[in-house]
Amino acid sequence: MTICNTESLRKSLKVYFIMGSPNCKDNPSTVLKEAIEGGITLFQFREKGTEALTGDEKVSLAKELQQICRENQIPFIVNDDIQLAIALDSDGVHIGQEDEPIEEVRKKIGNDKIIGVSVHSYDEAITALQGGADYFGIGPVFPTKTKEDAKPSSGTKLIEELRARGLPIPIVGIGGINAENAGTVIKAGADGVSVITAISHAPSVIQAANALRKSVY
Ligand code: TZP
Ligand code: MG
Repeated sequence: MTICNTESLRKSLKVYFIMGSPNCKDNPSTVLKEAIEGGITLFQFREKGTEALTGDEKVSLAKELQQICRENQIPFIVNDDIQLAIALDSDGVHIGQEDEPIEEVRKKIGNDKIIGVSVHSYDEAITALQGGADYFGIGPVFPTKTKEDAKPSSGTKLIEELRARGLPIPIVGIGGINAENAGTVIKAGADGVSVITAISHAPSVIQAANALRKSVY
């Protein structure tokens, strides 16, 4: 699946589910299938943390999850691991400020792939935009325990600022977002919400994804 324009990307970013095996209480494939049934619109494979799979096990899980996404026409994006994204011909990558410069990533992955970049200031957003970013990830909007090295939460300020200053590419909020607070993030100007825990740890993954979907449409 290739998303070829900003408007279709904007739609695909609405209910953006991120996970890897350390985030799942159940089998990751089951969690992903249920999240898709509940209405997620995009998936990011983020295999991180002390319990994360590595090497062949990581690749094999990525392939399994990508196949599920393909069967359901859900874009599949890889966090950080550009080599893996290329090897799997994934729909794109999501990188942070500590990762390779976006220009390098763009050269490696090609023009037809999605690159998402985490930004924490207007200046970082401009740099990412000039480097060819397709969307911004902004957060943590709310406190989160999921990312060990997360910066303090800073609400929706930066989302509002980037919108007010007319930056043209889509924005997703991330960090502590759930069905109750997602509306605030959209009202601030985000096109979508990225979540890990609100879906992956929910007693019913289907219902959680569905509630999140309803809160952003
Ligand atoms: N980047 C900023 S916060 C965060 C990431 C990857 C973690 C989001 O996880 P959760 O569980 O939805 O708060
Ligand atoms: Mg990163």
